[in-house]
Amino acid sequence: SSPHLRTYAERALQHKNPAAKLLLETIERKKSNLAVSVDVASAKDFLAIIDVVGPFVCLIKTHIDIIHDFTPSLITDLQALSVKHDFVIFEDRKFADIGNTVALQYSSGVHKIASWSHITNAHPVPGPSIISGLSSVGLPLGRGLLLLAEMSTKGSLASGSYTEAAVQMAREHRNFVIGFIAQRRMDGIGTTPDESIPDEDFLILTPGVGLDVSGDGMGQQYRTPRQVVLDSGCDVIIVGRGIYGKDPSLVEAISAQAQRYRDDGWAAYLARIKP
Ligand code: 5FU
Repeated sequence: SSPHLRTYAERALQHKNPAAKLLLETIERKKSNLAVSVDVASAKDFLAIIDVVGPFVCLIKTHIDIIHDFTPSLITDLQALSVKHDFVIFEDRKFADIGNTVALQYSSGVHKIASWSHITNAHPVPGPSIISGLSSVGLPLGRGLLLLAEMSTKGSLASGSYTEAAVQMAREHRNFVIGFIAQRRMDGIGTTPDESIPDEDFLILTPGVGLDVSGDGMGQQYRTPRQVVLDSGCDVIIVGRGIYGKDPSLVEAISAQAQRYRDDGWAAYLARIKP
């Protein structure tokens, strides 16, 4: 059957990449397919939000280069929260350069992403060499990569044959590419029904999720957890401002929103796998 009709636990058994396995197991254990994207500029707010939403998420998504007062100890603190609350870490770096450059950006610099982020992502625009470059660093560390097959923004150029080519690239690197940033399932895309690939189970992580507004006035477009998980078959909902809003200090409001999205995402999943 299609991967999205199976349980996360069943799918965890099939995956060989350690990051994919960890994510699926974490989703099942915590009964949460919610990822929170913590896009705030201060280290203090960053850690405070993560500590509040931690119990309700399978994954925390970071843009580590947003933090204005970054120090290496922030990573130690993030890792401690990841153990305390049992979540996976995904640095949304969106690599997009030649293999040699992305390998250096991934392993080195101020942030040393490969040393702490279980999952990262890349634009397929440079071609397959971006995967070879990143996997030379990430594969020995047990990391996983998502390709950006689609984006949530209005007017995105990642569509049609570009999306198909991204899926083809992923098929050639199944040991390291664990899935996609996309708005719908990608299984079998670019193949004819008779050549469809039997055990294809890509993870689909989906940003552009919000319950209260339809956009942000800067091109972002939101759909509900139900639309994303039930109607489009995606595996993880990624929510940012819908959860921490405009004021990162409102702990109770943030906790309530995280629970609300967690509950909606899980209900949509249960409705999806129901025979
Ligand atoms: F690849 C993508 C995409 O297509 N849309 C996105 O919104 C990534 N994102 C990220 O998800 C974006 O960089 C933000 O970090 C996050 C969405 O945040 P929001 O506050 O829920 O809009």
